Amino acid sequence: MAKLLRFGVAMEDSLLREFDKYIRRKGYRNRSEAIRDLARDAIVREAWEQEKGEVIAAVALVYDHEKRGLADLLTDLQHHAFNMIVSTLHVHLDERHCLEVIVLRGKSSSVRKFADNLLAIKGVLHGGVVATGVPSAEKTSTS
Ligand code: NI
Repeated sequence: MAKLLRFGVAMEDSLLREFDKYIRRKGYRNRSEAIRDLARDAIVREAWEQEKGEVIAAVALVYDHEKRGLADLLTDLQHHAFNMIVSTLHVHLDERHCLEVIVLRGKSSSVRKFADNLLAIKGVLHGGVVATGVPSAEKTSTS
């Protein structure tokens, strides 16, 4: 397990009160764990925004498979990007609608561009991207 270092943080009391409410709503057991998660999230987000560096992302798309040409287009696009697609999950939501979750891994600029292209396709009813990664510090169970 990684060695934990302690440091002091000073902040205005009003900000600290809001932060304590936030960590209670989120279910954190203490401030340290909440601050560690915020740091990890900032590091992953920065990697996502940079041009270089590897990122991992899950793109979720809901679409109507009866819409002419749409399912074929999604398949074509994914074949063109086969080298950054780790896995695809397809769920038939009802008679017409499908959910596709596409896990991407690769250079941040390429992954971002591909995810944006998928979400912008006409006929995609709803979608979103979760960008993730492996920040250097592992999760710990102590405060
Ligand atoms: Ni389907």
